[in-house]
Amino acid sequence: MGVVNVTPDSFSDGGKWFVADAAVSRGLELAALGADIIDVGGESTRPGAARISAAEELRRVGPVITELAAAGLTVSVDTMRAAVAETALGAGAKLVNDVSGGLADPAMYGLVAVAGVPYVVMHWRGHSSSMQERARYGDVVQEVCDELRRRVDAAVGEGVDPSLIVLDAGIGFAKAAEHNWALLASLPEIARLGGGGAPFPVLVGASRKSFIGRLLAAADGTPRSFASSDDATVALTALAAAAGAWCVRVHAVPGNADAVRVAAQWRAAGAG
Ligand code: PMM
Repeated sequence: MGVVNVTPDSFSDGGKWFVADAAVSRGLELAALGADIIDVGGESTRPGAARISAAEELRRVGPVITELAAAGLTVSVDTMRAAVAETALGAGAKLVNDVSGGLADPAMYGLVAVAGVPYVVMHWRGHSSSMQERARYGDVVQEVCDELRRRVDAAVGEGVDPSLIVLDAGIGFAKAAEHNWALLASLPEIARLGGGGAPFPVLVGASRKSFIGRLLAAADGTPRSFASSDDATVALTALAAAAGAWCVRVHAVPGNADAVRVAAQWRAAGAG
C-alpha cells in the first residue's frame, strides 16, 4: 500500500502532495512502482495535529480519489469520518482505512456494513492532539488485542462482515517506541487478537515513523531524518511480511515491494 497524504503537515511527507495534481501524479507513480493499493488521506494524524473539517477533508481527497480510481487503481481512503468514506467510495475507493477503528465516528460501522468493502480497524486511543498522553500500558500486546477485539465485536454487531476486517496495531498512535517494537514482534498474536481463533489479515504502518529515526540516531542523539530511514522501513517490511502481515503501508514503494516478494518466497519455501 503506497501512501498519498493530501495534507500540508503529515509525519513524513507533509506538503509534498498537497495540491491535487501532485497527489494524483504521486499515486500513479506509486502504482507504477509496484503498490497494489493507493491510500489517500486528507487529515494529518501526526502527534499534536488539530482536526480539519469534513468539508476540507473531502475537498482534499475527493478529486484525487476520483482520478486515481478512474485510472484503474485500487484506492483506499484514510479517514475517520463516515461521510468522507461514503463520498470516497462513491468516487471509486474500494477500501476504508479508519485509524480510529470506528471510535471517532459512530456512523462508520453502519456505512461499512452497507458498503460491504474491506475495512481497516486500527488500534487508537484518541485524537492526535492528546494521543501520546495515552501511551500507557501494562502489557501492550494484550491491551491492544483486547481493545481491538472490542472494536471488532462492535463492528460485527453493526453488520460489518468479519471476513472484510483488517487489523492494525496502530504503530505510533498512543505508543512509545518500546510499545511499537513489542507490537511489531507480535504480529501473529495480534492477527488472532491474543486468542486461538482464525487470524485476521494484518496491516502494518511503520514507514518513516519517528521510532525508527530514534533507533538510528547519530552518536549525539540526533534522530535520523524521515526520508533517510527508508532502508530501515524496508527491513521492517521484510520482517513483518515474513511474520505474515497482509499489507504494509509505506511511503517509498520500490524497496518495500521487493521486500514483500522476498518474504513471500521465504514463507513459501518454509511452508513447502
Ligand atoms: N499511519 C498514518 C496514517 N494512516 N493508517 C493505518 N492503517 N495505519 C497507520 O499506521 C497509519 C495510517 C500516519 O502516518 P503518515 O502521516 O506518515 O502517513
